[in-house]
Amino acid sequence: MGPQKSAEVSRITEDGDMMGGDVSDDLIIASGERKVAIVGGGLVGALNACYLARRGVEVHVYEYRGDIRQMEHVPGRSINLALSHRGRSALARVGLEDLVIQQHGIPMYGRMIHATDGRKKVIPYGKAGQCIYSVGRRYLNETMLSEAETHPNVHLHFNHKLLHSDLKTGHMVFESNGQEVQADADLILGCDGAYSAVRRQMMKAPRFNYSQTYIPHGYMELCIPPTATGQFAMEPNYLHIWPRGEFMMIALPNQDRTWTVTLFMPFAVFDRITTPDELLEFFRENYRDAIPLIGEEKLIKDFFSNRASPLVSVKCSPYHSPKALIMGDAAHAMVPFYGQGMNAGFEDCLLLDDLLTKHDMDLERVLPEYTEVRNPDAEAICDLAMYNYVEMRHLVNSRAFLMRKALDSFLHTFFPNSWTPLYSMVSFTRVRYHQAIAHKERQDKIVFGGVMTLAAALAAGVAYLAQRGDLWRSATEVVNEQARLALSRLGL
Ligand code: FAD
Ligand code: EGU
Repeated sequence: MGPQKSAEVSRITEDGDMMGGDVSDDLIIASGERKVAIVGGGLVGALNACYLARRGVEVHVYEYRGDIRQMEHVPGRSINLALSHRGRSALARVGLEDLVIQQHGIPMYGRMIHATDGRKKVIPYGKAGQCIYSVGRRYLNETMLSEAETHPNVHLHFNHKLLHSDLKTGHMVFESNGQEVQADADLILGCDGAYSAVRRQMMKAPRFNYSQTYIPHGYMELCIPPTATGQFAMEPNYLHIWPRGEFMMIALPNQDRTWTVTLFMPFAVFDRITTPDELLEFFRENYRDAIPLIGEEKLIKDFFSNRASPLVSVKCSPYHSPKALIMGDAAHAMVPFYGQGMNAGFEDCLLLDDLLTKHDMDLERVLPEYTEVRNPDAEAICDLAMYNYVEMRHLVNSRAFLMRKALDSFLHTFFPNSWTPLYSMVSFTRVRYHQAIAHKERQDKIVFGGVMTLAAALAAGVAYLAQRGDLWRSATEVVNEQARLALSRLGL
């Protein structure tokens, strides 16, 4: 490949669709002459910049927004996130884990379940000390951008919105402050989120698979301020959950002793709440204990000055083009009901790094293998998150939620070596997501066997005690119904 042109400013001369340009046959990034463009300086793009920086290649990050480190207020999505093992492992490889966790992470050792009557129950995540961390999105993003920027080979370009790209040649066109900016790269990493412009370009290639689903639920973030004495208004070291079937609320602690509360419910329900009275009525019925914590006035003000945001799940494949790769939400946006979107995106960076090492940066080998290895796992965690969304809705109240978790904990306590709950494999190990599903299916069959044995014994007992009469008929009906349900859950 010839010498690289640096980014230049020019006028648009073409119609935008840039597929089908010259295809370079030299895809090997040998040290000294290669350029990687990262589109999107969000969580995954910023971490990727830290990873690529260490390989000594020329890294250019193009981010649509301004530099968040210079902004007073950053608009957009969720204020804090649950960071677990996969995300931590990825931060560790670039030396950021301790900084993030010790300075800015708040450990959460379990869930604190809020019942409708205000009673609370804790279900620990694991053995003593095992925890996940609540981290601020903004802090995390800023830390990674600053770390990337300490490398002289990293260049950050804010206020650059990708308009067009040619994923065969590595040519890109950005809009920056009303100007067209052109750039070229040997590799384009599309880390531009759930509505990715790089993915939109990939979709024009033949045989690209794509599916997206918007769920009926939206989410809205509210805030619980500190108490009058400046303390956390709830026990800080837990993920607080208000499970209510169709509705759900989750709260994660912030550094400044506030809580970010995320209310999940169908858009139709959001739409039905149109007056302060309707809102308070709704909260009194479902989240009574949260009203004094948020404050009536603040609740009304925040709810009506906010609007609910949609939740989308995206699956696609392949993740690569000759000179591009999509990662993070761009490749696998998921509903947030497993707290894994960022963690999975960070793990993507680990995998790319492993493959770049394994194949000595030969992109012709790295890119296809990345798709091959990552796709089954990304689709698995998208499925798990969606399945959990469905399950949460069926756990109509906090008691059902507690029972479900209690069964898992019970089995884990008594068979610590053979029984690992699914959430535990997902959040506390790096077992591949698709293998975690396979493991769970094996466990379900075991429980199912146990339940059926019990049911059979029960049926026999009932039959013996009431050989004739209605009791026999109703008992068999119950057992049959349970068996049918269990079978349908297993998809048999
Ligand atoms: P993003 O963070 O969306 O970053 C994409 C970046 O690309 C942005 O900065 C954007 O400005 C930029 N961009 C977009 N288009 C262009 C363009 N054309 N040109 C240039 N730049 C562009 N995950 C967890 O692990 N734990 C959690 O607890 C958790 N909670 C969540 C709660 C909610 C309510 C939601 C919605 C998500 C949650 N997630 C969580 C998921 C997590 O937010 C995402 O998985 C994560 O942000 C993905 O990072 P990303 O870098 O791929 O995308
Ligand atoms: C949702 C929104 C509890 C942050 C799934 C658990 C989440 C998070 C759970 C959000 C739930 C749900 C798990 C973690 C985590 C639980 C998990 C969900 C963080 C199965 C900021 N989920 N989330 N499962 O087990 O594995 O505690 O917005 F309510 S962290 Cl929906 Cl571990």
